Parts: sequence; C-alpha cells; structure tokens
Amino acid sequence: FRAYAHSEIARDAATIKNSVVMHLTATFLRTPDSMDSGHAYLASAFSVRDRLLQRWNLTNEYHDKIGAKRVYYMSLEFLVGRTFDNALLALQLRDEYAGVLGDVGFCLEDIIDEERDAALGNGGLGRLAACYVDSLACMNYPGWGYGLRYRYGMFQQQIINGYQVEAPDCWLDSPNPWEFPRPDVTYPVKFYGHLERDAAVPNRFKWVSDVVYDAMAFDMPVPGYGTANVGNVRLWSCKTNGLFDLNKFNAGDYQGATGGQVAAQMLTNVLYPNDNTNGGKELRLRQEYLFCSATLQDIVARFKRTGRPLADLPDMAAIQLNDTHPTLGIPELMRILIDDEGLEWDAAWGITTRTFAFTNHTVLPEAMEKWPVPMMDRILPRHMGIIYDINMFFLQRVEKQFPGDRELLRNVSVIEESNPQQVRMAFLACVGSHRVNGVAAIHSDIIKQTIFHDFVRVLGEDKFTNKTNGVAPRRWMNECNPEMSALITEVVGDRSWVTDLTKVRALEGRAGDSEFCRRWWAAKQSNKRRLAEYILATTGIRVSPDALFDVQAKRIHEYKRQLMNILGVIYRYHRLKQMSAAERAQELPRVVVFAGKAAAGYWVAKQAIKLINAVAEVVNSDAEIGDVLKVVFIPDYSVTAAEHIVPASDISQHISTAGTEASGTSNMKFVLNGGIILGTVDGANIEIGEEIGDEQIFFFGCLAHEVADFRHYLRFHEPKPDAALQAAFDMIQRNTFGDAHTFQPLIDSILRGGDVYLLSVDFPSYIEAHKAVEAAYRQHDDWVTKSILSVARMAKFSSDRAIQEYAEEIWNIEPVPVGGHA
Ligand code: DL6
Repeated sequence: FRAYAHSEIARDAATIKNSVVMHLTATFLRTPDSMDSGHAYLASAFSVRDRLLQRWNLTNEYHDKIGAKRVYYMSLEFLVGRTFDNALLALQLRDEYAGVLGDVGFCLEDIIDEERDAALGNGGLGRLAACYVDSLACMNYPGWGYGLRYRYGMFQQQIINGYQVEAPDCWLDSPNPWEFPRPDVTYPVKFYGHLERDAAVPNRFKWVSDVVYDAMAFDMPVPGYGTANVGNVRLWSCKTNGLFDLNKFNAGDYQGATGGQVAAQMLTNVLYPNDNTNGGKELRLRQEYLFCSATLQDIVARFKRTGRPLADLPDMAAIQLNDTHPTLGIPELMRILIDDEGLEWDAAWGITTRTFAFTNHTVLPEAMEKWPVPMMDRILPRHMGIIYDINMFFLQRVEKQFPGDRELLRNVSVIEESNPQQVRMAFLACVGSHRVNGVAAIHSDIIKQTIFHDFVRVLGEDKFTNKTNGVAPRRWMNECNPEMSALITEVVGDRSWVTDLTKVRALEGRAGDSEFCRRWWAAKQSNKRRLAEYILATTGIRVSPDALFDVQAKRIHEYKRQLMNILGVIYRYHRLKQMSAAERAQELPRVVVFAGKAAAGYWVAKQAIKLINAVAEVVNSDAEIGDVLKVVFIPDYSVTAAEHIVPASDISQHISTAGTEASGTSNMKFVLNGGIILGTVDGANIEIGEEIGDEQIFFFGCLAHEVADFRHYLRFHEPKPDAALQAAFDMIQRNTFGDAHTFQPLIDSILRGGDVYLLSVDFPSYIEAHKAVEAAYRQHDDWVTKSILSVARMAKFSSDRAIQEYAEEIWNIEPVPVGGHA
C-alpha cells in the first residue's frame, strides 16, 4: 500500500486515456463510440478521483500514525459547488485532461458543465465552511469537515411570471463521483424514550428508547492544491434498509411496511432553506441531533483507537461549531463521557469545554436558535437533563461571582424563562466552549456589546475573539478567473500566489504600467462578455459588455436591502425618462444584475424578487432606454453561477444596514476579481476598505452606532422620503411596473412599518455614492488602477489567513505535510 500511496500520479496522456476508457466501459457500460458529454464527465471524474484516492488514504493513515491533533469543523452546511475542475487544478492535470478529451472530440469546458453543484448550504455560512476545508487541505492541516448528506440540497429557483418558484434539487439523481459510501461507518442515534437512573453513580443515566436510527457516513475528498494532502468531509445519511417491515408487508399493509423507512429518510432528506432565520421546526432539531450524535460518536471512537485516556481528548481533537446548529454536540459529548464512558461530571466538563470552540455568524434576533424545553425534553430527554445541569453549575458560578444579582442570572441563563421555556443555543455554545468568535472585527465587537455582553462580564474578555472571514483563492480567483490569474502569475513569476496570497502585492508595481492596465482591462472585458452570454442563455436578455456591470448577488433578505437597490434603479429610470434623447446619450450605460434566493416562506423577500423582475420587464423593453439601462435577475443563484458572475463585475453592492451583516464574503470575492465595492460601513467591508485604501471603495450610509437612534425615531415618526425616493414610490404607485397593489407592502415596510432597515435614512447618500461611482468609472485609467491596487492589497481575505489564525489561536494544531508531489 505504502509504495502505491507514494507512487507518482500518472500524468501521461496514454494512461489518462486508458483510465477514462476503463471507467467508461467498466463503470458505466458505455463504449467510446456511444459516449455523450454526460458520460465523458462521469468517466473523467472517476478517473481524476482515482488519482486522489492514493493521497487521500495516505493523508489519513499518516495523520493517524503520527498521532496528529485534528480539527473537526462541524457544520450543518457545506456549499461546495462543483469539484471536478477544482480537483483538476489542484492536481495540476487540467491541460492533460483537456488534451485527452479534445482527442475524442470533447471540450473540457462543456464537460465541466455536466457536473451538478453540491448545494448543501444556503449561502455565506455554508460556503465559508467549504472554503475552510479547502484551506485546511491546502495548508496541510489535519482536519475534517462533518456535515449532513442531504438528499435534496438548496432548492432550485425558477422565475415564473416574475415570482420565485422553488423546485427540489435532486442532485443525487446521477452518480456522484465525489463521495464514498462507508457502510462500515454507521452509528445508532436514539430519540425519545425515557431515562433510568444508575443507582451506583450520581449523574449517570441509562437512556432507553426503541426509536433508533442508523447514521451512515459518506466521505467527500477535498483536494489540496499543490500538496499531497487530501482533506475529508464526512457527511451523514440516515440508513433505511433495515427499516422495511416485512410482517406488515406480508399482512398487506404496504404503506405501513415502509413507514419506518420514510420517517428515517426524512431526517436527512432536505436542507432547511433558511439563511439567517430559525424556523424552530421539530424535524430540524432531530436533524441537528442526528448530525451531532453521529459526529461525536465517530470522533470519540477514532480517539479511543489511539489508546490514550479520555482526558487527552482535547490534545487530539479540536471541534469548531459553525454557528449554533451543531451545539447539541456539547451535551452529546457529555452524555458519551458520563453515561457510556463512566467519567465524573467535572472531568467530562473539563474535556468538553477544552475541546469545543464556537463561531457566531449573526446578530439578527430572528436567527437566534432557541428550542422549546418541552420539545427538547420529549425528543432528547437525556440532553435536556444535561443542559439543566450545565446551566445549574454555570449559574452557581455566576451567583458566587456576583452575589444577589438576579437580573444577571436571568440574562445569562441557558434557559429562557418564557412560556414555554426555551433553550438558548447561543448561550449553551458559549458556556460549553473555550473560545467564542465573531467573523469580522465590527461583528466581534457588536456581539460583545449585545448578545454576549453579560457573558463578557462573567467569563472574561479573553474568551471572546475575532476571526475575520476569508475565501479560497483557488476557487474564487484561479478557477473562476483564468485570464486575470494568468496576469497575476506573470507578475508574481509563478503560481505560488494561489496558496500564498501575500504574493499578489507584487501587482502594486504594475498599477501604473499602461500596457499592463490595458491587458488587465481586457481580462475584465472578456469576463463581462462571458457573463453577457450567460445572461442571454439564462434569461434571454441581451446586454452590452461595454456597459458598467453593477451586481448584487447574495441571499435576498430585507437587511441586505435589495429593495433599496431596485428603488435606486427605478429612480434612475425615472430620471432617464425625463431626459431628452441627446441627454440620455451622454449617460453611462449600465447593466444592473441581481441574483439570489429567498427563503421559501419569506414573503417580503419574494415580493422584492417580483418587483425586480417587473422593473426589468418594463425597462428592458423600453425602446427609448435601449442599452443605457438594463436590469437582469439571474435565476437560480449557486456557487457555479457565482463563478460566472463574480469575475465580471465593475461594481458590486454590499449595502446592508450598518451593523446587520456579520461579515459578508462575496464582498471579498468581488474585490479579489478586480471589482470595486459600493457598500455600507458594515461587516468586512470596513476591513476591506482599511486594507485597500479609501480611494478604492465607495462607502455611504449611516454608521452602526447611529442605527439604534434612527430606529427609535422611526418607531414614532413617519419617515420623510427625499425627492428621489418619493419619485421611485410614485412610479410604482402609477402602476408603471404592473398593479401597484402588489408592491404596496414593500413601500409600506418603509413608510408604515418603522423602516427597520433604514432605507429612507440611507437613500440620499446611496444615490450620491452611485454618482461618485459613475464619475470615477469615466476616469478609465484611474479606474483600472483602482482595480489592480485593490487585488494587490487583498491578501488578508484569503481563507488561508483565517485558517492559520484559527489553527494557532483556537485549535492549537500544526500543519502536517504528508510529502509526495503536487
Ligand atoms: O460568516 C459567514 C456568513 C457571513 O459572511 C454573513 O455576513 C452572515 O450573514 C452569515 N450568517 C449566517 C447565519 N446563519 N445562521 N444562523 O448565515 O455568515
């Protein structure tokens, strides 16, 4: 095995061709003559996968052998996207496969397009998890992701009559080359039942239930770029085979016979399509527990194979909770240590808190996970008991520290005294972890001043830290923007910048070089042409690549203020309609691109999509306007769609109400691709501005510390829209975009709903910021210089930097290269 594992990956055309043909014939029962592009993809992907396997095995075996401490990144979401191209680039085999496929009449780009996205996430949080496992692999850190293998990923968004309509994402309909079923890695997970006290040992219980499901592992490789390390994401799926009831079947009860299977399947059937909201559904709680239980059982089992005492677990395993969704991991580890392994409470608690760390990703109240105590008690009686005890010991400590402070006890209690009582998952995660971090500097400050304010008093400031997000340069530069990447490689001298983004600083020296600027701009134009073709193919709308491309691509949410953007577009349309033809001809042509999904039950967000499409229909068919303004809603936003959209922006909008966007990561992606930001002083926009310089970014809007006062004022006073906003409202109310009644609730959310997201406050400065962008864009040479300087100064926003900070300051893990060749 070792000789095989260390052997050089075969790269010659003949061997690659043989392996593709072998898979075509032996795995898919096709012949080269009957190969279509779907099978060309599958055969090629399986052949690439073969080349990863030896390294994958070696990586895990090596980490086990040397007893490396691993980090386990627990996330209910992994928004991976496609893997084929990523793997080809990581293994540096792209040209070889392009050649082999070309020889048999296929174009690699078309073959790449055959792959379905693995869309096991909603947005930023899930995509961050995917970037982080990529960085772990590339930087040789021993680490695994743990998640759920949803049978249906993020829903597919269709736009019908301007409205979002959801369709299931049946991504597993065709074979998935990027997963390995592990039927031998299966754990029983219990629900409901009752507890039997162990009379001999205080705090120990036997949890008795006959509702037991089996969680089975599927492993996904994470190719490390330019290293022999291959990471692993282990996803759990609920097994159904053993649940077929033959007795019921024999008695003619065919539906009853499969009832158990259906119930089991439900657990890992669907990704909950909520971003920054918490539905509080019972099925979701069971999903979370299945995930946590299987993961913790697996981690403990792996640890026990080392033969070390359980007290050493924190020396061998760091577990990062990606938001509160995996927080049940804390009481689950306590249950395993106390009930299964026989440890005392204090020993178990010491191990648990030294093992877990927690990342908070939001301050929105509607996203805070809380579970009703009666529900938790019914589904997970043992865990409810453990949570009560965790809370009791914690509150005892608080009482000792701050005697008699009842309000403080109420404020920090893991159990909220409402009716019914609720378990506050963020508090449980905070109490059970040794570190808590936010995801951008401003966000980490805000959580210390708001939700965790009292915890800072009790637990000390040191427990709270910041880890500003980052994105993977592999996917978000090298893969999605080959032309710009080639220019960077030329300036840096080699491709080392792909794994060391500090090297892009070298671009600064070329920002004043007119020939280089010309080529930089040519790369941007070519990306814009590519996006124009994509827009034509997906929407039927023809746009000019010579216009300014103005993009807002992200989840549709009130706090992200797509509504402000479209109101700005309406105002622009209003102005254009008032101009003479000669005046209009002087205007800067603009294509305004929207993309993003709204949670299925989020009515206001879905109405915003309808308004965008209604405006698009009117504006795009207005012959007077022509190419001066086009409005596009690209349907079914996904990782792959983002790879088309991001490299093509001139400006992108990140315009959340100050203090509401924890970080944002698409802001980083757009700037890393030479786009300029129009944004609020929020999330990571602030740090991006600090890095690239204020001349490279267009800020507007009120500041986070002003928001509370504005909101307070607007609760008691009707907002006064400025003339521009009023003109936009008037246009809607004159039925310009169809029946005004459809959109009145959107207007009312501003005029009569307290304008929670402060559109009326920020609109005037938003319009001014657009004017500043236009003026700057007309200074073409300066604009290109801005674009180059921005990219040059963006090293901080590599996920590699973020992962290194987590590794050194939270996880205490070291890089362990397994050797071998890239
Ligand atoms: O940290 C990743 C990402 C941030 O960039 C976004 O600003 C933030 O909104 C998002 N948070 C969530 C929270 N979901 N829940 N719960 O998706 O995280």
